[in-house]
Formats: sequence, C-alpha cells, structure tokens
Amino acid sequence: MGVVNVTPDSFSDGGKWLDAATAIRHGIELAADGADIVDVGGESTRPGALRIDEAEEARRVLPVIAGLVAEGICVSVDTMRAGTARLALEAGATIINDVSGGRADPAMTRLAAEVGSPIVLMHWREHSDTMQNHTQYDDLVADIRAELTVQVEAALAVGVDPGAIIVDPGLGFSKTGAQNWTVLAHLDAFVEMGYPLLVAASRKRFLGELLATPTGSGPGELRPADRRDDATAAITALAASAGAWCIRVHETAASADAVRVAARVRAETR
Ligand code: PMM
Repeated sequence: MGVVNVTPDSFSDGGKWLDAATAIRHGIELAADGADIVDVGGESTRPGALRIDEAEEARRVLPVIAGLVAEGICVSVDTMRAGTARLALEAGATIINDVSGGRADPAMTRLAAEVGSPIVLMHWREHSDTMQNHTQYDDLVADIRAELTVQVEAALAVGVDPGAIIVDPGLGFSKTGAQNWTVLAHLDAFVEMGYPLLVAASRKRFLGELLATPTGSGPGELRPADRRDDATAAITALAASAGAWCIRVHETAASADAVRVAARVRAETR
C-alpha cells in the first residue's frame, strides 16, 4: 500500500501532494513502483494534530481518489469520518482505512456493513492531540490485542462481514517508540487474530530515533523523515516475513521488492 497524504502537515510528506494533479501523479508512480493499493488521506494524524473540517477533508481527497481510480488503481481512503468515507466510495475508492478502527465515528462500521467494503480497523485509543498521554499498558501486546478484538467485535455486531475486516496494531498511536519495537517483535500475536494484518511503520518517528546521529551526550539528532525509507524497507521484509498481509509505505519500490523477498523465503519454510 502506497501513501498519498493530501495534507499540509503530515510528518512524513506534508505539503508535497496538496495539489490534486501532483497527488494523482504521485499515486500513479507508487502503483507503477509496485503498490497494489494507494491510500489517500486528507487529515494528518501525526501526534498533536488537530481535527480538520469534514468538508475540507473531502475537498482534498475526492479529486485525487477519482483521478487514481480513473487510472485503474485500487484506492483506499484514510479517514475517521463515515461522511468522507461514503463520498470516497462513491468516487471509486474500494477500501476504508479508519485509523480509529470505528471508534471516532460510530457510523463508520455501519457504512462498511451497508456497502460491504473492506475496512481496516486500527488499534486506537484517543485522537492525535492527546493519544500520547495514553501509552500505559499492563501487558502491551495482550492489551492491544484485547482492545483491537473489542473494536473487531463492535464492527461484527453492526453487521460488518468478517471477511471484510483487516486489523492493524497502530504503530505510533498511543504507543511510545520502545512499545512500537515490542509490537513489531510480536506481530504473530496479531496474525493469530485470524484477519489480514496491515502494518504501517513507514518513516515514523521511532525509526528517526533509532537512526539518530549521535551528538555528544544528548539523544542525537533525529534522522529526517525523508531519510527513513531504507529502514522502512527493512521493516517491510520483517513484517511480511511475520505474515503481514499489507504494508503501508510512502516509498513503494524498495518495499515491493522486500515483500517479494520475504514471500520467496516463506515459500521455502512452509
Ligand atoms: N498511520 C498513519 C496514517 N494512516 N493507517 C493505518 N492503517 N495504520 C497506520 O499506522 C497509519 C495509517 C500516520 O502516518 P502518515 O502521516 O505517514 O500517513
């Protein structure tokens, strides 16, 4: 899954694809580089981000979705709002990617049930402005899995087809850098849930921290977001090898190769 953030403020690519024509060109490139799905979002969820207006979100994503669908590309819409998701599906998107996993807008799972579209349910506790105040867990992996199971059950309860559900542990959402690494080390616990697993580590801050340039005594200078793609591809190989179904990334060429490598090795271990 390649990412096109049509936002001025995403940490990873904010402001680069704000203009619809540029965003469409970029999505086409991601698909040409190996993405099977292009994920289009209009609202940044970086830590501390504030919500934007629903009309503005729709204004940003709809022309990009329509443009990519016209090119024959499979599009997911990254939104927490059922209203935006409905318009996106009407514009030709086929997958809902809800980082709140149905918790921000209760109409979202009802929409997925009504239209039968696949929906990504991500582990989520709070909106981005406060989510990093909610990183306490008794048993990190077990707690995330249990909370995600509650979200999945809520979706099933309103009629979402079990075959339409994709789960995601939500790296960086109410999780510290260290917790993200623990989640990555235990992806099998999420694969075992029995739904396709999506993993989205691409360019996230914990990679910048790992790759920081030492500056004497301090924690070092973070590796900038646009220089985290090699590490992202390494995670792609590990996550694919652990059984992830989809890896969401900003730069698709290296990750598409990494997925093929992991699949080839897995073919020998079966
Ligand atoms: N992370 C971001 C945005 N959308 N969707 C899913 N399913 N999982 C994620 O972890 C996720 C997401 C934030 O990253 P971005 O600013 O690079 O898009």
